[in-house]
Amino acid sequence: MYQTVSTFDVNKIRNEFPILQQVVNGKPLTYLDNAATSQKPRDVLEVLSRYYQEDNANVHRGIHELSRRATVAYESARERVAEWLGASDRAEIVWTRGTTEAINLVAATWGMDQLTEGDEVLLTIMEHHSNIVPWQLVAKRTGAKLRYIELDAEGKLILDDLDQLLTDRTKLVAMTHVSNALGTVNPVQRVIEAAHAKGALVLLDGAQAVPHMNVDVSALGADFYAFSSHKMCGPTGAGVLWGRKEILEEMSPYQGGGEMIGFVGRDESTWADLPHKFEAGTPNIAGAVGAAAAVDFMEKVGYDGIQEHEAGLLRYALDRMGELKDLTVYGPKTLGERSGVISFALGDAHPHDIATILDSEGVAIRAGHHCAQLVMKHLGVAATTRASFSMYNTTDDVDRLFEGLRVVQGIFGR
Ligand code: C6P
Repeated sequence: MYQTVSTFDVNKIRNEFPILQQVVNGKPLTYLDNAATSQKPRDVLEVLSRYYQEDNANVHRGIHELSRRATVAYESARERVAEWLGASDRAEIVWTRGTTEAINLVAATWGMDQLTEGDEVLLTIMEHHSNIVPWQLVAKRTGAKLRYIELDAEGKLILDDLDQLLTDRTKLVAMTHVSNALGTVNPVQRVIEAAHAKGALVLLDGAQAVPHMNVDVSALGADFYAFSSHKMCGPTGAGVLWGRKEILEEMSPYQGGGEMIGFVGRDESTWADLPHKFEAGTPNIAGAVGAAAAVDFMEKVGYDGIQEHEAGLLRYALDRMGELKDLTVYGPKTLGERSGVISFALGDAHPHDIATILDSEGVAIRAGHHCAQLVMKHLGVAATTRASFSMYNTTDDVDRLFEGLRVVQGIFGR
C-alpha cells in the first residue's frame, strides 16, 4: 500500500513524533522506554483524530451513514493487519485489548476446552507474566502441568533437551518471540518444528517482535500469534490475536455479550462467525483504526531500514556503555541474537535510583522486574535497569544515556 522510504533518515522520522520535541526536567527528552510503549507518529494521531471527528459511530449495528463508515473503517483495519501479518484470511485476526488479552483468550477458551489432567504446556522462563499466569490459572482448573525451557548464562533458551521437554502429553508450547527483559531473539522456527512433530500447537508472544521485524505468520508456521499495537507506534488498548482459522473455528467464545452471537434464546445461544465470535461488546474501533495506521507507518518507514538502524544503535550503545566501570549487560553476547533492549546493572546502584537520576537528566528508561520475575530469578537480581530503542532514537540519545550513567556513577562515588 505504501512506498517504503528507501533511505532511512532518522531525523526525518523523529520529526514525525511530536511528543519527542519537548523538554523534560529542563533537558531535551531522550525516550528510551520503547519496550514498555512506543511513541505515536503524526500519521497515527491524525487518523485517530479524523476517525473521532468524522466517522465515529458503533459498528455492525446502525443502518446509517456514520455506522456504515465506522464499520468499513474497523473491518478495513482488520483486512490491513491480516495482509501485513501474512494471515491467510481476515477472519483469523481477532481484535483484543493487547497481547495480554490475546493470550488470556487462548488460555480461557482453547486451554479450558482442550487441556485435561496430566497434559503439559511448555513455557520458557523468559516469558512475560502475561504468558505465564494465564496458563497457571488454566493448569489449576484443568490439572494440566506447566514445564519450562530454561536459560543459559547468556539468557538464551537451552534447546539441547527440547526433545525430552516435548512429551506425548505436550499440547501447547507458549513462548515469546523476543524477550522484553533480555532482548533475546528466540529461534522460534526450530521450536515450532519440534513442537509440531510431537503434535503440539505453538503460541508466540510477538509483543516485542512486531515493532522491530517483519513477521509473516504463514511463513513462521505457528498456530497463534499475539501482539499489542501500542508497542509499534499504535494506540493503547488495541492488540491482535492471530490464530489458524481451523483452530479458532473449534474454540469456544471468550466473553459473552452483543456482537458475538448468532441467535439468543432463553437457555442457549449460537455464535457469530469468526472473528466476531471472539469480539463481544462494542470494540475499540478507534484503536483498531489507529493500529492499522501504525502498520501503514511501519511499512512506510520500512522494516529493513528500521532493523539496520536499530542494530547500529545497539552496537553503538554496547560499545559506549562498555566504557563504564562496573557495568553488567544481560542478554546474548552476539548482536544478531538480540534486539534493541539493553538490560543492565551498574555496580550496586539500585535500578530505581539509576532511573530516577536518569529522569532528572531527561532520559526515560525503565527499572524493575519488567513483568519477568522468572528472568530476574535466573539472573539472581530483584530488578534491572532497561534501555530500549525504537526507530526514532539516535546516537545522541545513546550519548545522553551514557552521560546520565556517568552522573549516576558520580553520585555513587565511583
Ligand atoms: N511489556 C515492558 O515494559 P500488553 O501489556 O498486553 O500490551 O503487553 C504485555 C506483554 C506481553 N509480552 C511481552 C514480551 C511484553 O513485553 C509485554 C509488555 C512491557 O516490557 C510492559 S510490562
